[in-house]
Amino acid sequence: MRTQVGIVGAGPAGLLLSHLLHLRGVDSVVLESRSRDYVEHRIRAGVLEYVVEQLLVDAGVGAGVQADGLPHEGVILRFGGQDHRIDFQALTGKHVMVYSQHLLVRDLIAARVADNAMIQFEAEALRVLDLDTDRPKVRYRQDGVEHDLVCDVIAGCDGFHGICRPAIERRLQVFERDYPFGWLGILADAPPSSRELVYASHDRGFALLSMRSPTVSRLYLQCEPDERLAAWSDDRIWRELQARFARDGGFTLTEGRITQKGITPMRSFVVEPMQHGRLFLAGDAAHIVPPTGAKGLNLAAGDVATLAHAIDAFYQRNDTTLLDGYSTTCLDRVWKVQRFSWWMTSMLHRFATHSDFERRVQLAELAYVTSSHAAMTSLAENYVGLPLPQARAVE
Ligand code: RFL
Ligand code: PHB
Repeated sequence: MRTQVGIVGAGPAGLLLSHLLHLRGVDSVVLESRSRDYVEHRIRAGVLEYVVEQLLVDAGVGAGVQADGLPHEGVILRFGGQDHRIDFQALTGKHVMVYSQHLLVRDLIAARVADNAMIQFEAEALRVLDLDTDRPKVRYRQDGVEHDLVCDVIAGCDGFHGICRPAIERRLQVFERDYPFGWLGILADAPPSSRELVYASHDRGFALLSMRSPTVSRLYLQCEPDERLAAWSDDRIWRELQARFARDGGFTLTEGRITQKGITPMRSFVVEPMQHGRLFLAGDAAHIVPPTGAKGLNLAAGDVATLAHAIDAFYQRNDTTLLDGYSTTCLDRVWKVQRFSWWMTSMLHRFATHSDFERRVQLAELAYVTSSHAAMTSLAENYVGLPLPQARAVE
């Protein structure tokens, strides 16, 4: 099979890239190892930055987000038994959208299918080949048979556990940090107990109250990195959440049937550069952030906006300058977002190695961040999303 851009992975990065290329008249084929049903039900992220919402709307795929997303104009930081609100709208004039990643994936697949796109589900990429030529290939297996997809450009949008980054990893520099904790996340049939997200820093550990709809809560609690899910009965989860969300004067955390449970490790990870030859990495294939800043999906969207623009210049003007500068352009924003995610994680979690002194410093930082206009503005402008890069040429 032959196409212009071979895209490995039908997560948000691969699907949005395919759509953005289509708008520019560029053909692509998406190869996805899982089934359509699987990717449309995979529960993950929930917060879209303002800039990403605008990107989706401008690209004609924002109808679902605008109809069913919940606009949030602030978040609550809870510590020392008190709530402190960061007012995004007042500080930046912007909001974020709470909208499930799997619904966005569903919207993007529907748009691609309506345009007769080639999305091959249950097609597992095995290897990427000939990256140093102008005819790179993806070898993949579908129904037990191996095929080659011959392209001009390959986009590695196959997530952290895909095959694209490992194919070039010996040429890349890896920057990483593991955190000494994980998150245990649940979905529950319970109306959200707060109108806005609550990030709680408690002596027993961090907890996050989020939501998916007016009837479904999404809650997380900090746990051991190697925690066994079996050790957490529904009852234990609710007791722990109740303890960590306690507030002076009382707080009612509404409980309900738990419909999904999972444990997420916490990691920061970046490779440099995000490209080699005709292979370009985007999204989780190139970088991972701890979820405390709600940034992973948003970073993936920023990467593919930059890549679509660069590929467009390549076809329109036979100009590879933007493609050559792809990694440099992306990494500027990637590192700023890494910093923000690391900072939120460091400020809000309990570290077993911390002394009482370090805990006091953490609480002082929270007190500062929630009282200084400058510090609140800094948190808010990062949370609603730094500007997407102007896809610029390498300097
Ligand atoms: P994905 O979504 O992992 O998609 C990669 C796709 O590639 C497929 N694949 C292959 N296909 C063919 N051949 C192969 N060999 C393949 N290997 C893999 C996979 O099946 C998959 O379909 O990566 P992408 O597109 O880069 O998107 C990244 C986001 O999914 C991720 O960053 C976010 O979910 C992270 N994240 C959050 N991000 C936010 O922006 N806001 C949030 O609120 C937020 N919360 C979260 C999160 C991630 C979480 N977990 C579970 C990791 C909360 C959690 C709990
Ligand atoms: C979520 O709703 O899944 C969510 C919200 C905020 C985060 C992380 C995850 O920081």
